[in-house]
Amino acid sequence: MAANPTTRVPGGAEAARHGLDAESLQRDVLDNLVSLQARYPAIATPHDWYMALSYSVRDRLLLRWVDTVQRYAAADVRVACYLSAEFLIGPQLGNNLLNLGIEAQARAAMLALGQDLDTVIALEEEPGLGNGGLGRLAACYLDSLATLQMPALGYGIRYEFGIFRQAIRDGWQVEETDKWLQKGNPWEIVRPDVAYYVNFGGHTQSATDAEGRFRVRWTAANQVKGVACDTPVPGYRVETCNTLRLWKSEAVESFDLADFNVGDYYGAVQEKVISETLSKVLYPNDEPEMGKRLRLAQQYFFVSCSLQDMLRLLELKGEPIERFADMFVAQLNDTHPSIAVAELMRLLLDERGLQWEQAWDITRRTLAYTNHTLLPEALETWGLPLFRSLLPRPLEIIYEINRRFLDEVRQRHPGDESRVARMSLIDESGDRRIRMAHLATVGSHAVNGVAALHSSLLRETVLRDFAELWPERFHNVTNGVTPRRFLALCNPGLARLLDETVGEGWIADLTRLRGLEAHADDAAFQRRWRAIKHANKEVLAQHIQSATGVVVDPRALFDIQVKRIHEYKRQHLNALYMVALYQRLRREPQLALAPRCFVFGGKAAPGYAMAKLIIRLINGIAEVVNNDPAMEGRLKVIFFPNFNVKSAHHIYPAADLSEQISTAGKEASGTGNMKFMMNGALTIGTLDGANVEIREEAGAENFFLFGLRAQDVERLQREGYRPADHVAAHDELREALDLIASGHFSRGESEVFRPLVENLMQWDHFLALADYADYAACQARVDAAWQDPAGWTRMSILNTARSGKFSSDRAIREYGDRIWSLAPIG
Ligand code: GLG
Repeated sequence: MAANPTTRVPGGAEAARHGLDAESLQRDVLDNLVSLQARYPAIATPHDWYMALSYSVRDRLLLRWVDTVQRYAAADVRVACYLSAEFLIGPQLGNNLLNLGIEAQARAAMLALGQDLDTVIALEEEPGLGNGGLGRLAACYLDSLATLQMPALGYGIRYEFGIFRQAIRDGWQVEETDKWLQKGNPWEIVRPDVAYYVNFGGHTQSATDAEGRFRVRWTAANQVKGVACDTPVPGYRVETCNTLRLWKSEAVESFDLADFNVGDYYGAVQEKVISETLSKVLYPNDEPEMGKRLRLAQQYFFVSCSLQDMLRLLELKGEPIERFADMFVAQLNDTHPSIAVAELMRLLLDERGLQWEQAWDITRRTLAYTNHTLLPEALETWGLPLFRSLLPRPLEIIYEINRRFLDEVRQRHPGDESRVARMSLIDESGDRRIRMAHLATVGSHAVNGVAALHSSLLRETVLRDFAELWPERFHNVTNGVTPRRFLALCNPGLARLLDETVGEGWIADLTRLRGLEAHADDAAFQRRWRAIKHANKEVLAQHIQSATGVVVDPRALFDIQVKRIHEYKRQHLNALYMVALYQRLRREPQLALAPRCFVFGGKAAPGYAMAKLIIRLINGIAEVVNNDPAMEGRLKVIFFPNFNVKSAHHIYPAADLSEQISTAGKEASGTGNMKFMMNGALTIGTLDGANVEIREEAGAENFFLFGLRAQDVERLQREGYRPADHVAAHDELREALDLIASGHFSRGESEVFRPLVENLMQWDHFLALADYADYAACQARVDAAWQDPAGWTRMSILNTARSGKFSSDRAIREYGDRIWSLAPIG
């Protein structure tokens, strides 16, 4: 019997509260072991237990989930749709237990079944559906949206292979495929009935319809079907459970039967092969790879499916198309989904028959765009021939948007054709290309940067003309990270002390950590603080040993730089300092320097040779330093392989010093910097991205600042930068470069690092050498501060205490207030 669509699941919210005790969990785990894994306890593998527990937890989420969906469907509320090509959600089990508040119950249930909860949790394969900060930000925002009980949906791509697994061989990065789905994914619900068709290629024809209206028909060369794969996103200790909806591509027909019947078997499967490759693999670059057809197809695929889904949801709500923008707002996470501007127009014009003006009004009111980078090489553009061959109809719409937009510019600035050329959606300067950031800006009601400095640079540089035209559309929303995963979950020792000191409320209101300030000088409190940090360092030391074989001493200063490997992030600046330190210690064994353990982690894009060489350099230094008896107890260098969300859980809580040393003006925000701060690490950093605000919050006296400012960098580069001058002026730096060039860190092969050394000496695009002297001087201040444990601990406590601003809850509230006009529904 078909259910009445208005009937709600009975007592959803209350029912959800049931079954949260250890006994019923234990019973369900056993049931699921048999009914879903077809195993009994005596022969169950640890992975079977992981699956059985995860299914039991998922069951407990489902009632909340269904209830939440019904509430949104019934209420006259706007829903925020977060469109992102990446969601780096990380392992789910531990986080879901935390958010449901049943970690202790699960532990007891598993113990009764003879299993250790932590071991089971550690088995989870992480969904690496993102490259770095941008994808992880999207995941933190989903957590906050659910916790703040805001109606929201995440939309993205269900990659079969996520970011590659990084192995290190002979010091080099080697990429291995990430088979995260191999053993199944208990969190996912596939919905074959929620599916849409997406057009590619072919041609368009215009005609007049029955009512005499001009309509365009797009006859596609092929179609791909997108199927919804949903993951529940529970808020922290609330009834709300939102949805992350990822699209998986499928062939429209499994076989072209006509071809098959005439004997063309391979021709028949070809279409299937092409459409299935669409969601096969994540592009492992944190900046766009030029001209990759499949990448553009991925973007259009997920954007089209998502917008079609929103239109269907509008219909389900019984609302007319005119109300689309009142019911939905779509945030574009960088330009990857910016084709939404053209696609929403297409759906409204061609499929719904709206007039241009009305469609444009709806599109603009619906969309908002977040920019994440100013680096020119990272700004996405697409060549016209490729775009036309794949997306002929969206291209026509982009032309028309551009024509109307440039008319507006000409009216405002008559005769200013250079402005028109600068602002055009099409870059005509070389081979013609579509500027996706311009498309996103023109088609959105709001544009924001991700930290105060970045947002002002965005207004002054990349989008200057647009900010002049529409100043009211430009905003800043400084990034944030979720304190659930990045403090409560990953640092349970510290979390207990925080609960005891400021009350449990800090997890949902991070500003309460201010209450720690009163204890910053309390000797007994400081001892507990240090003991927790020490225990976290012991845990990391064990992981380091099992991953690299190197034994490190938890009493050393843990100096950590984890993030993607990139020249602008300047891991090589850190490496130069390590080499200098090594030489100093070799020369003067009596030097009273604090023992240090440098830890690096991060992946290099597979095609980025210089970044891969930097990894090789760090490993080369590690090999020499860690095998030199004279360095014992003084210096250790670790490259932690395959840095990901899972290993991050052990790394942030164990850090004493956080390296945030990008060239000023280049890192839009950074979010690792915030995770370190929450966990009580002190920052050594430049005035770049969110570092500026971290320093403001922590207090200048609790932050190790060095380096050129953004305006100095700009001036130096404009006036002509000569890296060799800096080398000539600094003996230690010259000797470090010479030692690297000599082959000392490459088993005597002096050729290996030549490209790196030459690049630095000749170009040094990111001013590592210009900042070296100040960096080294700042590291000396770090050393001195470390020698005073009480002073250091005080600074550490104050950093955690003042990290409240960097909660993603604050960021999401700002998006809700300023950009989405969206409030929580309880
Ligand atoms: C970008 C930027 C980071 C930023 C992140 C999230 O490079 O600075 O913190 O987005 O806004 N590609 C990225 O990771």
